[in-house]
Amino acid sequence: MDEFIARLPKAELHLHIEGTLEPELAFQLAEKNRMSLPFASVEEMRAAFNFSDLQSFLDLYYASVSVVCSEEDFYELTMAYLKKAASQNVKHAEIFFDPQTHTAREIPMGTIVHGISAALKDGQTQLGISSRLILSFLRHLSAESAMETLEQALPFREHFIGVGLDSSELGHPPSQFVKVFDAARQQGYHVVCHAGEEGPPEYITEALDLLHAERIDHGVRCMEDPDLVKRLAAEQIPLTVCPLSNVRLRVFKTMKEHTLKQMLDAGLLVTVNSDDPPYFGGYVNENFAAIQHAFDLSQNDLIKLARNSFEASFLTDEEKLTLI
Ligand code: ES4
Ligand code: ZN
Repeated sequence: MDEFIARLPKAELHLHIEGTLEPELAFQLAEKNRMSLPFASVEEMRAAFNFSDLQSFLDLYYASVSVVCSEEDFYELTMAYLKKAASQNVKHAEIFFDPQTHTAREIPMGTIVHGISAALKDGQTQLGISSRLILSFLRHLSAESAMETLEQALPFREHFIGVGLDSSELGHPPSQFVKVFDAARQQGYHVVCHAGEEGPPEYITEALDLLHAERIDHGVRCMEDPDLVKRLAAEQIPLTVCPLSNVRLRVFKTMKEHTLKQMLDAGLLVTVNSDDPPYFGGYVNENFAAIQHAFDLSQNDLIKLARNSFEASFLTDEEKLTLI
């Protein structure tokens, strides 16, 4: 089955580029930029990837990515992910970046966008992997900061296709960000939103009704609200589920307790993604393998999940045809 998973063409729709920083690259960049990491070694850093909840992960994620500084650093970070993804038969990736994590430490928007974008371009020409960028606002910061970030990004408008909302979910509902999402939609951007990971099902409803989200990132807590499940199934709203992330961040105690199989059986448009692969113990194939083992999924189930990933992408039908 692992061979079958490896050979399946897949799209990855829930991946934070900042969360792809492998400890080895973190130490290389720290040395190059004469900065320090809060760990003595790569091994010590990896050993710290043991989280109690979303916030305990985010604290480490923000601290680690502080060593990524120049346009070249962003290029290197992105290219490392693309090589790994291409090696796993990921044909297309829709990648989040969190500009506020970097603009807060005086890195210009252009440095971030140009570094990532140059790698995406080379990923297409050198590795044959298609990709798009999604600008994600940090929900623990204010709605004003999000609006300012959108304005800073507009000179680079052609480099990204959509906006999202990530970081600490509880206490930061989608309703706080209506204005900036309205502005982004007016600019023609796609809209996605992290909701229903640690937050309640109501946050998913807010993301749909108030932000007009076209996809929900995670969304696993929808299963607590049968009417919401019916709606998500009827409207075929894609849910970008990240199984290893959910277990590592203790949304579910074990993979066997994950609701992914029930979600599929309820007719939801589920996709499988890696979120922040080094932190959670695997890229997309490891996520597929984990759920295959936990639920004894058939080849047809796996094909359905891979098909869903292309269907849920923001590519046009014509673009999809060129990929597989
Ligand atoms: C994130 Cl809410 C969330 N989950 C996973 N990775 C993240 N990076 C920023 N926010
Ligand atoms: Zn995420």
